[in-house]
Amino acid sequence: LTEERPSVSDMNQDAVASPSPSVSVFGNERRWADTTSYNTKKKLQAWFQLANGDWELGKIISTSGNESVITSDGKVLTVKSDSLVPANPDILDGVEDLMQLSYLNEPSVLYDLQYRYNQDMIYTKAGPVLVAINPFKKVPLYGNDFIEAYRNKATENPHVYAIADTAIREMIRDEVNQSIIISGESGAGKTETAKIAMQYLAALGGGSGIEYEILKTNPILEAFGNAKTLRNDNSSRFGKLIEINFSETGKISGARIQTLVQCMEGERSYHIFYQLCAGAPSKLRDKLHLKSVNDYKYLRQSDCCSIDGVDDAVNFHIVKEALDIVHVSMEDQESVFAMLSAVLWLGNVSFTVIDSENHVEPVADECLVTVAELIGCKVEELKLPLSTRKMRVGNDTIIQKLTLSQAMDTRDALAKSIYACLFEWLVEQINKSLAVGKRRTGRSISILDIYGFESFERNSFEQFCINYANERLQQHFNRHLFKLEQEEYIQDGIDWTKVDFEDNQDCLNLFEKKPLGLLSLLDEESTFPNGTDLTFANKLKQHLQSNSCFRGDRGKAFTVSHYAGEVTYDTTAFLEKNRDLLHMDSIQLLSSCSCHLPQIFASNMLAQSEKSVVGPLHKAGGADSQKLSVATKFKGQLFQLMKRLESTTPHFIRCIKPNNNQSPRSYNQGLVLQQLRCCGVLEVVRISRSGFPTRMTHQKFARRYGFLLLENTNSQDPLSVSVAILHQFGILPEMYQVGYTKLFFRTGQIGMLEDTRNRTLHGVLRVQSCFRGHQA
Ligand code: AD9
Ligand code: MG
Repeated sequence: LTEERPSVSDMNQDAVASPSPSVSVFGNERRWADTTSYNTKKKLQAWFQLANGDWELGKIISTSGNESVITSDGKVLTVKSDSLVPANPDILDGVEDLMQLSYLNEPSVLYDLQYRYNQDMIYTKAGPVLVAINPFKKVPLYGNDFIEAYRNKATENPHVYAIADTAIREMIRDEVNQSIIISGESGAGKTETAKIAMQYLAALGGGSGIEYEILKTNPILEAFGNAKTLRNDNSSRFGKLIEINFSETGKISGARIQTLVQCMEGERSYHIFYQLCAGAPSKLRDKLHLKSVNDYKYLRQSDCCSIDGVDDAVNFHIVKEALDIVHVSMEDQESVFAMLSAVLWLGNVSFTVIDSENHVEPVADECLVTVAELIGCKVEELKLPLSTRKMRVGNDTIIQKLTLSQAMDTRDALAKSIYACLFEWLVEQINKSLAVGKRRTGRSISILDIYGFESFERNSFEQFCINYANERLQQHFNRHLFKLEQEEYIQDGIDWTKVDFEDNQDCLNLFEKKPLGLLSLLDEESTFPNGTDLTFANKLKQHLQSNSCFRGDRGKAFTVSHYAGEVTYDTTAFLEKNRDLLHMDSIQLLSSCSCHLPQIFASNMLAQSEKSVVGPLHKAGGADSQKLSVATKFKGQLFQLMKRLESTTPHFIRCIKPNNNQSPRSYNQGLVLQQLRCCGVLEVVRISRSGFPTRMTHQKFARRYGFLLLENTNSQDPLSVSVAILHQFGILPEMYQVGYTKLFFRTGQIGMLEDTRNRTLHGVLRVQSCFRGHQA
């Protein structure tokens, strides 16, 4: 890999002395260092590492043998010379694109981000990727003035607005759908960033009023889909893709939301429950038999009924208003609240043991009666699935009584399913309301807000699912930035020193291969009545050892080599979490209810189970035919998301959490570094610097800019026209390459041409309207 460095003319020449990377960009060694031995004889600044792993800046005083004496912060220290990492000259402090750094190493990247963060410049470019550091406080970077500045290109500071602006422009210019892919750890700022992007799109594409409705989906989705966790007071418990549709004139014409289940539990339950209890007006309270938060077992469990600075009652009204705005009718809203109340009451249903085998029956008290009333069934009908289960044995159906723990699981599974179906249904209502008219132009910008890669001390089913999703997204990222790039260069005959990049296809195969992949084996084991976490773990070891990304560990654990590093998963509770515990009996109950929502929920669940994978229980059919497992459902939704992203030009935003305390002004180097590694930011900068990220076919280029030519070229051939344009505008030879079909540009080149084009066009329009004025 050769490095092309930008000329920083007024820079200290010592510092420009080119360091070349010692390791392949995607080699096993993922940290990269500048190795051309750093000339320690000169008094330069260098980074040295403290015992805690943090980097500190020092000045080299002298060097002898492998030891250097440096001063830092008034202290004099002796360090190993080869542990020093070169620092950039001061003139490069706080550059807005990491690509501009002369020395591109970890401490320099960390320092640049920190330097900017300390001055509330939370956005920094890393080549084509925007890095956003969560300020955990209000920063003066948003609102109409800023939107105008980005719209008019009055500023070039990196910003979410700039990304959204590019997306709109490219959508119009290239006639290709766009996507903004936001990822990062919990609490890193993904959801806020998504809202900021939507704000910009709404401002530029607004006019019809539908943009207002689209923005109002946020409070609804957050109320129903977010919960407080230890890491984020407003943590999204689902992933989402919101596709915003544009008309030919660049106006927003509609939107569509797609969600991704995220099977995570919070410390508090979903916000909407607390909002309903705190904010429902008395008439609704009476009708739904609502009590206060402390009266409900599901809400009491967490010991955390309120969130600092959050008023649940006020938020209830905000959500209600938003529901009005997205046209959810009053009746439907009431049905939604009734389902919420039913879920809460269901949690309070208790059981009495009726025989010596610990079989139970639900207590027919206020709780049971209220649930029955809210979902629209008789108390006796509700009692049945909560205490018995129909089983198919051969051609006969037998009725099995449930034990206490089985009954409680059944109750909780019913409550969870009602809630999950309610969320799905609500999203669908919103989608209907925001649906574009029949005339679809096919132009859209999608914003993806999805959980980032996770690696903890102990990793379970949740991390397994989310890391799998991130592996898929990473492939998308790789493909876009590296693979497509490289292939396209080669295809177009461009001189491109091959980049040896790592494909994560092996890891994806490990997850997806049928029948011997992690997901298939998990589903198979989940359907075996005698399957346990241990039998599952053993099966993995038996079948997957040949995949280089897999390693079976002691006991119930296994390790996967993800793109972002190794993660060891503990299979404890994998099977249980993967099984959909809702039984047919419960679905049948819902379908026989007189209220319309339970009926809809039941038919949706039945439709899903018909599509379900074939497993041993499915063959048995009948009363307990198999439903989709959690992992399979997750995979299905993920594939739908990927399918939508596949045909778009992606723009990536990586959100970074600077500390674990949600506090402003605290920057933990180690924490930031680990996130930068996980999301591939470090590698991306290097690749981009050496590449030609902007490209356009000869035809398109000639068509778009040909009219700017001052002299007529004799030829109409697009290539000749293109070359003439390049010459006229004095674009330097090292800034572009001419391929067989396309022109390839380094970053920033097309911008200048676009500006000229826009100025010229506006000039022409002004002249024309003047002319018309005269005629009138
Ligand atoms: V999770 O994976 O859903 O748990 P997110 O979505 O990454 O997480 P979120 O956007 O909810 O994080 O941000 C967490 C908190 O950080 C917000 O509630 C804000 O208090 C804070 N935040 C994030 N971004 C900004 C910002 N640009 N300006 C100010 C911010 N505060
Ligand atoms: Mg979120």
